[in-house]
This record gives sequence, C-alpha cells and structure tokens, in this order.
Amino acid sequence: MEQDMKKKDIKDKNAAKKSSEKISAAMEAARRFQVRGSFYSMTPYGNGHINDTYLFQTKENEKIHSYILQRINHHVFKDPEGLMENIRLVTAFLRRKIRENGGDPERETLTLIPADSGRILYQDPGDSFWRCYLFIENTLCLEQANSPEDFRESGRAFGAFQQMLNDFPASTLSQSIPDFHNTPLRYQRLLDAVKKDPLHRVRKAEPELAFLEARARQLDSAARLSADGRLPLRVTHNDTKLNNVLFDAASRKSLCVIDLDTIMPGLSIYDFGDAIRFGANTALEDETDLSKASLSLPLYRAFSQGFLEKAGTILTDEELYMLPMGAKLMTLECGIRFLTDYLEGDVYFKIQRPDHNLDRTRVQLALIKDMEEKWDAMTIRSL
Ligand code: ADP
Ligand code: GN1
Ligand code: MG
Repeated sequence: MEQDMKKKDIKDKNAAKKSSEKISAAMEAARRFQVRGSFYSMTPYGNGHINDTYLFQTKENEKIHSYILQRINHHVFKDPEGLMENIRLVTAFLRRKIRENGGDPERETLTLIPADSGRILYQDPGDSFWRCYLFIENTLCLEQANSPEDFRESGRAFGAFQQMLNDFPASTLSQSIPDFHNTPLRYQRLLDAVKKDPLHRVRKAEPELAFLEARARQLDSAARLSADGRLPLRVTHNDTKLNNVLFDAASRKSLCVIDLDTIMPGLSIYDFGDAIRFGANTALEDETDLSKASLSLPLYRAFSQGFLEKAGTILTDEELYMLPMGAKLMTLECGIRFLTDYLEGDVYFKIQRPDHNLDRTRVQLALIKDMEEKWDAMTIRSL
C-alpha cells in the first residue's frame, strides 16, 4: 500500500514536471509570433486528442489580446509544412467567400498569425512545430449536443463548409495524413497489431475483435463506390466532431469550423458520418457505462437537416443514399483506430487513464449495434 502511494507520488511529480516543461516550451515559442502587446499568460486549453493547445494572452496598455498557440503533433502529421500550406490556402479561400457573403472573416474562419520569419510555422530547437491563431472570443465549444437545435447548427456549419469549398481546387491540397479514412487499411493495421500484440492486450479485447470481424466485409463499401467514380471526391474536413465547431455564445448559432489539420480530398459521407458518430451519440466518447451509448434519432435528424440545408444542393443522389453508411463506417473506423492504439500501447490518442482507448472502442461498438437496430429510420428519405 505504502509502496503504491510512493509510486503514485513519483508519477504525479513526473507529470507535473513534464507539464511545466511543456508550458516553458510554449512560452518560448510564443515569443516568435507577431502578436500585439507583451506576454501575459499561457494556459493549456481544450480537449483535443492530438495537438497541444494553449490559450496565450498578451497585454497591450490595459487591453488583453488572446491567441491559440498549438504545438503540432508531428508524429501524427509527418509533413507540418504541407499541412500548414493546406490551412493557409483554405482559410484564404474561405475568407474571400465569407467577405462576399457579408460575414466577418475574423470570427467565421481561423486567422493565422505569422511568426517573426514571416512564415506561418515556427520550428523550435527541439524540432517541435508551432502555429498561432487569433483566439475567437465569446464562443462555446461543445463536447456533447445539449439539444437538437445545437446539433442542427453544427450540421449547418459543416454543410456550409463543404458547400463553400465546392469550387476549391482540390488538387492544390496535400494529403496531411495519407489513407486517413481508408477503412479497410485501418482494419488491416488492427489485424497487424493483433498479430504482434506487444503488450499482451489482445486477450482483453477478444469480444471487440470478434464484433469487428463480423462486420469486416462492410468496410470497403464506400471505397468501392468512390473507386468506381460513383461517389465524388470533394474537399472535406475529415474530423467533423462537434467540438471542432465554435458557436457564437450570444446567439448560439454555429460560427466557425476549426481544427483544419485534416482538410484533404475526401468523401462527403465521411464528414457527415464522423459528425454523427460523435455528436448523435447519447454518451461521451469515453463513457464506461455502455448502457448510455446509443444513436439519438432526434439528434441524427437535426444534424441531417442542418447539413442538407447547406450542402443539399451540391450532393448527388448516390451521396444522399450513402449518408447513413457514412455514419456506420466512421463509427466502425474509429472503433478500429481506438482498438489498434490500445493494442499498440496508446501511442496515438492522448489518454487520461489506463484502458482509456479500450473504453473508447467499446462506446463506438455499442453505438454501431444501436445504429444497426435503427437502420431503417436512418435512411435520409425517411427523415
Ligand atoms: P485538436 O486537433 O487537438 O483537437 P483543436 O484545433 O481542435 O485541436 O483545438 C483544441 C480546442 O481549442 C478546440 O476544441 C477549441 O476549444 C479550442 N480552439 C481551437 N482554436 C480556437 C480558436 N481559434 N479560438 C477559440 N478556441 C479555439
Ligand atoms: C482525433 O484532433 P481531434 O481530437 O479533433 C482524430 C480524429 C478522431 C478523433 C476521435 C488527426 O480528433 O480522427 O476521429 O480524435 N484526429 C486525428 O475523437 O487523428
Ligand atoms: Mg479538435
């Protein structure tokens, strides 16, 4: 018991040391960006699984200016320069469209702050890559949809995003993560991890592996239609979680789509599907009480209405038909990815507790089971 306490003490101290080292690195990086005023504060911010995000504030006379400073996870994003070029091109394009529509580009899309060198990326001596955005004030970022109206709003945001980028030249974008939504390949990587089983975790995940194996034949259903040219390649966001939309705090209308790291050519049904996977789930992504995980049909319908209100005019009949399958595939894929990371030792997604990735996997699978029961009600015709 006493030894356990000592171990915990050492672990806590190491974590505190690591977090203070991270803050120091962020403060050092912050000095390189062309912000107004002088340093005021640096605080870890948000709930992302991938990058390290900080709210960085400066003071100029008595005025506080706020920025988002991010250390890009370059184990995940192997080509930070290419990724930043994608973001630069897309935000410049969106800024023009927003202005044409009479909107406010500084609130409705991300604004990059250049570094001293004039570049939009700063590489520190430890080889970390940093970027800085204007912090968009007076917004809400939701982890769960509190009402169908909120979720309809996020549907509008992602639908409008896709619609505004309809005439963006997709060939100018690089693939920030190749094969990001290649679901069959993701499954193959899971099978590889099962074979290696470096931490002897496979035994604990047998029911989940069997569940996925029973559905393995469905995994290439969208990829095949895309290869046949029946689902068009578009410029898509590819990570359409509810917490990647900022809402205006006063009006509670969706305001800005954020987290643009995975913008790449992709399928509309994946953007629709990933949003449903996260936001129409009645449980949080890492809930341990699986009885809470289910697909809320009112939320599903609300998102679909918002999404189609904005993107309906550009989507083909085949895309509309495949939207529910997009939701199922993205949920299967995410379950596969969480489980792979669990077996590989939690090297990709940030975890806050042991078995966190296994818990996340189980929620995805519970959601798939519920989608299968509600399949008929998910067709877009019956909304
Ligand atoms: P990750 O890729 O790790 O998910 P995000 O880019 O989504 O990182 O940022 C993490 C969180 O930071 C978001 O969920 C949001 O709460 C907040 N955030 C990011 N950019 C801004 C911004 N420009 N203004 C206000 N909040 C932001
Ligand atoms: C990650 O970066 P964040 O937290 O918005 C992941 C998504 C997963 C999601 C699961 C680049 O999203 O693909 O669906 O976690 N992003 C990347 O919560 O892998
Ligand atoms: Mg995010």
